[in-house]
Amino acid sequence: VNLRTVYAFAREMYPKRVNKDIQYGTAGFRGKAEDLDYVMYRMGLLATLRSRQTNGQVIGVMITASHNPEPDNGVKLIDPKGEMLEPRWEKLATDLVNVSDSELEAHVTKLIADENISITQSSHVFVGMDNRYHSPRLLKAVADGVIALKGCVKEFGILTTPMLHYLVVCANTRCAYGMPTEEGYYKKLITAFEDLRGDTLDNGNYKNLLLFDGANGVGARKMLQFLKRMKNSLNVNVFNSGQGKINHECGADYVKVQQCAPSGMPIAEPNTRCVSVDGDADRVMYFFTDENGVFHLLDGDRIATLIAGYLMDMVKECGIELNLGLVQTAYANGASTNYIVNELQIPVSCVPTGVKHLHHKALDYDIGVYFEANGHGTIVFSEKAKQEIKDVAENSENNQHKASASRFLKIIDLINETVGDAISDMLLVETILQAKGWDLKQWLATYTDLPNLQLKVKVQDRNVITTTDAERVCVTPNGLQDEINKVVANYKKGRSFVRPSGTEDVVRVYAEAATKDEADRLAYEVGVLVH
Ligand code: 16G
Ligand code: ZN
Repeated sequence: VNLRTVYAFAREMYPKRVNKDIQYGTAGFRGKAEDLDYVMYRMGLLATLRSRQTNGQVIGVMITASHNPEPDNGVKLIDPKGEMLEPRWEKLATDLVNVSDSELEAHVTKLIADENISITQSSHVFVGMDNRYHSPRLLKAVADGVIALKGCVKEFGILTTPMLHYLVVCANTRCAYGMPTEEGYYKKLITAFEDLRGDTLDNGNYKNLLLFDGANGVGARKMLQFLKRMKNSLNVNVFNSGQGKINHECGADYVKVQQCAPSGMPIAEPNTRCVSVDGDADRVMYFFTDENGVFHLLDGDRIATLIAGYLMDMVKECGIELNLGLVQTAYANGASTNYIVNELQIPVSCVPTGVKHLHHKALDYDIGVYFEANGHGTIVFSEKAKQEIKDVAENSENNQHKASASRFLKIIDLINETVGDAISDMLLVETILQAKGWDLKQWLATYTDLPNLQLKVKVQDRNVITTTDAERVCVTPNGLQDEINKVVANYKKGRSFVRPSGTEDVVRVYAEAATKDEADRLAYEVGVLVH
């Protein structure tokens, strides 16, 4: 590799025009698309080096700004096991992006030496992008970065984020997880879904009709691809399929934050099942409007409880014992936590915000279910769990156990274990609702959410706030937590916490209480303390 050419090229084609330092945050780098060309080129360089360091395993680079507005874009790297980039490398990414053009050469040379990277090792990078109009230009910048260091780049074009995670894992496990192609992905999920679904599509209150809000993002396109390949096993009407602006008044984040239906969808019959995904289809929300015109949301906490309860029953029906646990963050509604612990009697752990924390903790269980309230989540199965279920399916003399275990194996196939996947999660929820014969009202009736409110507070330096105990307790500034405690003590079922955002320059305040009015007041009172 001629490093000189790499940097001459970088300076000419992808000069660093931005002086402000940026950070590889919980969701990678994000910003205005026009400021990101040099970031993408440098992430192409970094992904190549990371691949070399991991003995040539495939590294993923996803170009997306998820639920952000259309002018934004972003990039995140996927490690060989399909996980988020290792924290040490997040730091290397931040450093690499912030050096000036003239420092770039010396910086990369030092990185190669410090990390003991063999420059002759082969290297493989998979790149995917969402459907923003500036994504192709940014994808080319990533590819140029890979090629500059003589790595192999495979461009998949438009993908959902979870599809790219799937592809990376398939490639690195020699197809044990599935075929590393877009068709392989559809085939794995559709085969499992249609086997589970059987021929009787309606069951009890479960009706085979779903209105799908694609957020004008990749989720809509890919849902249409699913439908082309499915045998009418799910009747889905796709809206916000790409004519409008991505995430504009639609999508999972809009529905969750605004607590209302997205625009671009017709007024349906009351109680019709509706679903929203976000711009890169790694978050999902269910909702409906009842006969009185009241909007009801079934968010990530709800999906987690539905899935965890169902899987626990499945374990019992197989006649085996596996430890199943649920992972949440502090944003999980207190009522959901109560329901899981007291009614479902499933252990719950709470971790800091960000997929990597949830995913990591979920691996502690035989079956780990994790979801953020915002709709991002999945289920991970240990090898032991998979093996035991397989044993029952193949060898049990109890026919009922055997049949349940076969069904369980299909459920595992339907789940994208590599990361939260809106479409896979949705197909799983559809499977469970169909099996139970439930409509959304019945699902909603399992517990009642505590009213809550989230606020953003602008402060001079959000990093003066540090937290512990999964972000539920403030360590600094000194005395702030005591003040919060005093305020919270005045509210029935009151709970509140504050934390610096990892994606925006704000402090977030969360509050819940017995009534909406009290939750709002509590949030404002705590907000004032932060100010
Ligand atoms: C990122 C995280 C998401 C988290 C959100 C919180 C990943 C892939 N995404 O989008 O899990 O909920 O940040 O944002 O980890 P905040 O720090 O601004 O509240
Ligand atoms: Zn997303």
